Amino acid sequence: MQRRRFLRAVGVGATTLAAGCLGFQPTADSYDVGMTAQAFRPREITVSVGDTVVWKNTSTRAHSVTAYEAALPLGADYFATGGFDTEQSARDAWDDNDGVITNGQTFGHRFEVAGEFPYFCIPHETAGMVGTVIVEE
Ligand SMILES: [Cu+2]
Repeated sequence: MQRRRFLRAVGVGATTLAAGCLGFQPTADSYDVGMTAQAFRPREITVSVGDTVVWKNTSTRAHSVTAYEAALPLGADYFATGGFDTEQSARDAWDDNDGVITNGQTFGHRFEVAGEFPYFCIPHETAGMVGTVIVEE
């Protein structure tokens, strides 16, 4: 609980500052969305256009951050750990252990278009490991 409050208050702002002023470098201490065994925390996050959201695998299990392609706002870039261009290629590659984010690793994506960006974790999608990034103008 303590950690979540800290992230809400400081995490996004600190990331935005780094992205705008210093050249963005994800570090172990700076992230916006963590991962438990079967969930993204927080499940929903609101940022502004131009912000970079950083996910960190704060669990010991292997996860992915994979956008629901069909749900992306018009003109938005696709995003997924592993750098895939489509949801299908990300799903297909998972069987080869591609696109995995392991314990302690981070993944960042800069959001250039406003709207809602639902995403999921490939191995835990059926367990309800999904999240949404809300990007405001
Ligand atoms: Cu997962």
